Amino acid sequence: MKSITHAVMVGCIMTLAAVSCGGDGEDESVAYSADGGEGVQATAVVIAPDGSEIGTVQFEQGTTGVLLTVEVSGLSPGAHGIHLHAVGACTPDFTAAGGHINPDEGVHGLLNLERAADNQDNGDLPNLYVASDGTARAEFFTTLVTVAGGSMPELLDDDGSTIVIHENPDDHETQPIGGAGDRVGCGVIQ
Ligand SMILES: [Cu+2]
Repeated sequence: MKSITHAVMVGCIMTLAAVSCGGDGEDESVAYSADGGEGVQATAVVIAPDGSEIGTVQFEQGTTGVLLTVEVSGLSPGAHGIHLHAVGACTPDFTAAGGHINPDEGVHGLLNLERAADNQDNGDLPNLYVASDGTARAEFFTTLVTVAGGSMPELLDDDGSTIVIHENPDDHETQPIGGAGDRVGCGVIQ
């Protein structure tokens, strides 16, 4: 019984951070708002460092976050870090994409113990797993950005944004990019 009570409390605290706790829909301070942008879509054509197209990422705004649908090929098999970067450019090389979308300098790493609801790196995503034939299809859902407007940093802001795929996995802990290494894929979100 004790553990059940504890579980309920934890759930309540987590809900507080995300939307409010036990609110009636009127008085809550909503952390995530799409602000009318629900259904708004964007697309990124992903290119390799040599400029060749290797896939696409679709973005669709929901009421509580953004769904990403990834379809890529030509990558090395295994886990790859994949992040949302702050500048909408992949040329002259992928450094043009800048660092992560992280305006408040939140903690990188989904499993970093320093991380809290109010200090998160907005560019973070789980890893992308590439099959032995070099292809990957995946969906991700993030509550840390919006496509446009709303309460979180916008993908389609003035200087745009990019999706960047790294050579190595993100360890979800190390600053600033989880040790994910070189950038092997880049797509301007538009
Ligand atoms: Cu990155």
